[in-house]
Amino acid sequence: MTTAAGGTAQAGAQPPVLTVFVGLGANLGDRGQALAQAVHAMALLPATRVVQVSSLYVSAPVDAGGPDYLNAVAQLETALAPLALLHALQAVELAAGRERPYRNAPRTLDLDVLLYGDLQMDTPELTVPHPRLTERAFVLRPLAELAPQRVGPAQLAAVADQRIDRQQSAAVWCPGVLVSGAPSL
Ligand code: PH2
Ligand code: MG
Ligand code: MG
Repeated sequence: MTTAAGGTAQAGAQPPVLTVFVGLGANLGDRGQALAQAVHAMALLPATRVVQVSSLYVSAPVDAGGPDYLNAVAQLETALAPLALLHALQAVELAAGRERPYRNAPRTLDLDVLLYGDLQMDTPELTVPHPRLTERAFVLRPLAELAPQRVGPAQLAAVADQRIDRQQSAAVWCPGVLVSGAPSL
């Protein structure tokens, strides 16, 4: 079979299913509802499954102003290609009323691709791993819950000065989604 890109593909070949971690954040409006709705919206994306979500964290804005954020991380399995996933996440942000008046402006919903399998890509539209992943406690703390093998103690120590508090277990803020191994609050 010849593909549109000129390559060959086996008849019936499926795109690979990869493990992806998505960072969720909000500091405007009903932040908890926005994050919970985002998890359900991601579960409805084509060829995508939400495997687990982290606890919910309250965090001080980093390199930004405005109210405190709610943050979490979700682990997906998806056959969507990186840019297809990015565009789908942007549509979920838009549906939640996301506006972009200036860089790091307060937002109703932010969904960032943190890790896409072991892929490394750097394009104007998408860079993975997320370029500021290791600088941010609001990413590393929830990611360490879900994938402790991908976050080292030295990385967590390096962001220990950033204010962040675990607020709710996944079972409480996102009932019905398979929860991580963190103890319930
Ligand atoms: N997102 C930013 C900038 N700063 N700070 C916190 N605490 N949480 C965020 O999600 C966040 C931020 C840009 O996306
Ligand atoms: Mg972000
Ligand atoms: Mg973003």
